[in-house]
Amino acid sequence: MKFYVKLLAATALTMAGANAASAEKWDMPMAYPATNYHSENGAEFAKCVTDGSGGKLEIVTHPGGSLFSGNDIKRAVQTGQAPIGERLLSAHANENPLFGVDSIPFLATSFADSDKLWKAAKDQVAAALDEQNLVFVYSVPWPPQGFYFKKDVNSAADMKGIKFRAYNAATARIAELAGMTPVQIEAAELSQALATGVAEAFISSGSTGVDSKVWESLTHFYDVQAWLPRNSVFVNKDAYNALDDATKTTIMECGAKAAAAGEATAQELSAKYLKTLAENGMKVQGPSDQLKSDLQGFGATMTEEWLKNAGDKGKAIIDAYKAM
Ligand code: PCA
Repeated sequence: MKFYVKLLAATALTMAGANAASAEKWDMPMAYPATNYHSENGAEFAKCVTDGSGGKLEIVTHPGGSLFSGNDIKRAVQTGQAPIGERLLSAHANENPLFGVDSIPFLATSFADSDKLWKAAKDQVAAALDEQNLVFVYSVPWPPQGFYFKKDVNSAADMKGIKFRAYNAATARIAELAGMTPVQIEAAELSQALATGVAEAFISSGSTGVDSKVWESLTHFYDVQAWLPRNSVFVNKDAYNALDDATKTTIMECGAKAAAAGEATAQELSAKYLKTLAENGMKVQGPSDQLKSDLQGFGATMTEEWLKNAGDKGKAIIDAYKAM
């Protein structure tokens, strides 16, 4: 009798061991703070995959650039140092202009238009990622982008000489066009850059302004609604191909849920962020007519430049978007 009990116990242990060995754990680097809605949404996505695969694939998120800094996440996933990650793709438009389709000034300035543009662009962006050994899973927009300054700015002329924090090629180009000096800085370092004067202004959403407690250094927010950039989640292609079909499906289904939930949250929070900026003493306002028309001019230049860079594929996206 005793012998059988022991044997059963040993068998149970072996089986538990086998399960543990076949379960896989994926670390998922993310660049933005744990409390940001992108990161919270990513944690929900991770849980969805972990639960949905019955624990066969556990995804663990690492927000705040704690595992890889924002700028290193994409390369880390391409090379398999991380199996999955989230990144602001437009920061890599130098690799492929299609990654910058969401940062063309004044092309898509509302959540509804951002959705349309993404519908028009998604397959081509996914194909561009595929060429880089990446499998696209989902993307979620940031709220519309506006300017943060520490003085009244009523025209492009008022921007001259300012040290401007950039997060991608488009934001650096706006700085150049306005006669500012661009400095590339990740959101994780933004508060410190503003506090030390490395940067004196930037363009971003209310979300990042609130995350960075921007009112500690700056005073004005101009709600110009220039574009809605996206964070995208992608998987290393080899890691993806090594999964069984059921787990692949779970990832894609959880990704579809995350895309919808993340966007709904972004919309819901968008106005609240601006309210929080105002409650903390910032002057939140629309642009003057002069500033608006100066920015529209930069937008026209940058649209032309993007179309030239992105060629036929880019034109096809814009045409499809405009036809929607
Ligand atoms: N926040 C990110 C990108 C766009 C946004 O709203 C940032 O400033 O880094």
